[in-house]
Amino acid sequence: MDHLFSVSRPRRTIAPGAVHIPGWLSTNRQRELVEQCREWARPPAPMRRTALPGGGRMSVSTVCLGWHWSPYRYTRTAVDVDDAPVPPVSPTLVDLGRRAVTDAYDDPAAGRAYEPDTALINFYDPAARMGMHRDKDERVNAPIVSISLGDACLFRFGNTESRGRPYTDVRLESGDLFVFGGPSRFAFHGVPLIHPGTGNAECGLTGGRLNITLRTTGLT
Ligand code: MD3
Ligand code: FE
Repeated sequence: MDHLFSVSRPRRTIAPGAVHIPGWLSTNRQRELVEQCREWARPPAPMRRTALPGGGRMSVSTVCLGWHWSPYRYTRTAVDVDDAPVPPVSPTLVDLGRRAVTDAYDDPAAGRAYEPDTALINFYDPAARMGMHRDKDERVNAPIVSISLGDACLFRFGNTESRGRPYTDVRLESGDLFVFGGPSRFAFHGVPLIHPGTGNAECGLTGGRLNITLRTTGLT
């Protein structure tokens, strides 16, 4: 039925450099990634709700590979958790990122040149949200690769000028790929809503949504 599915959810270029490919990952590959995310979430440097400078915490839980992100910088150890070194981005994830860029831009050379040095794994329980923001702590404008697993969400892709309109709302489902490069790399974006209970049960998540983003910080 995949061929019918893709009629209702075709691949789409949302803005220059922003490409959404529904159903990019097989259920088996999704399940393997969910299992790996469980491993990465464990101590040392465990997944946590990131503390914000104002005293609150994010509603989303995050674990990092390669470089560790905390507001608003990248470090080699989990400075706001237990100060443990963060594991490297696995070669499997780098390879996944290269295939993602190749497919999104139909450009094998761009895929080969892609060298993500960081992965952020975000977990959303059904009440978690991510407000509109820009990812601007990276020093280079290489594309960002995003993989969605589990519950579907409403993803809001905005503009580079402000948090407000115009924006495009996209439903991201388990197994979807989104690549943000070129002029879209520094656009505002957020996740205003999770759709509870809409996940692919076979991918091994009983509830909630996982998102893997691959980035290039440009740090050494
Ligand atoms: C578009 N995560 O971790 S995914 C984030 O679904 C983040 O967990 C969301 O925003 C999530 O910072 C959105 C992908 C994403 C990441 C970076 C982007 C989309 C982007 C940078 C520019 C434009
Ligand atoms: Fe972001």
